[in-house]
Amino acid sequence: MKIYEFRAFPNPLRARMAAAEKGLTDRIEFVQVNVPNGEHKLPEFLQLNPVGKVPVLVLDDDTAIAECTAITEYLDHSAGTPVLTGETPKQRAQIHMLQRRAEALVLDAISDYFHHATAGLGKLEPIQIKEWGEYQRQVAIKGMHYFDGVLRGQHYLLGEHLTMPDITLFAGLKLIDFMQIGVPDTCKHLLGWRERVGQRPSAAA
Ligand SMILES: N[C@@H](CCC(=O)N[C@@H](CS)C(=O)NCC(=O)O)C(=O)O
Repeated sequence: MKIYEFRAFPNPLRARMAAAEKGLTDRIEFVQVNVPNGEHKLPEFLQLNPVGKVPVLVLDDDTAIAECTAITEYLDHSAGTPVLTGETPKQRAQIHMLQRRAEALVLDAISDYFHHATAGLGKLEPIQIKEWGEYQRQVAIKGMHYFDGVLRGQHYLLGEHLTMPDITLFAGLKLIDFMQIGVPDTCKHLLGWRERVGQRPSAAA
């Protein structure tokens, strides 16, 4: 298997963490795509992912799988029991609910802030709507308070074990830090959770 990625960016981190949690890192060849230089918009890469984003998982039969949720599903079911994406109907539903919220309320929101309200990827940005970016920054801040509430009284978003949305939220907070926004001091549960996730070997991925 190969994963096309740009190592410093938050969505590739999600795929790396999922692979590490499943003990699959050594079975994957990581191929760097220089996103700031626009390599993800070149025809060769667009053949793998017409959306022009990293990461992309490429299987040994050349099947290309983009979108971190799909990549995580694949990796989770490739080795041992699926721990990141759940086993029972209820677990799977709850994981996907929080996964979508971790994207919409934090990671995608702060990405929109980056792309629209800051220089973002510079000349590579097709359109920039500053007000939309600023609005999404507020969404991300509200999202952090929402997840702080979810984490009250439990170690991870769905109880005592790390699942896919924990990885997504962790990647979102990385970008929030990079944008120098930071987690509000009042979000004590979220701060404690970030420390806990950060200590897992997969977070060093
Ligand atoms: N929904 C996608 C998001 C992927 C994404 O936005 N990746 C960023 C890097 S963190 C990217 O490739 N950005 C390039 C661009 O927007 O031009 C996923 O889950 O993989």
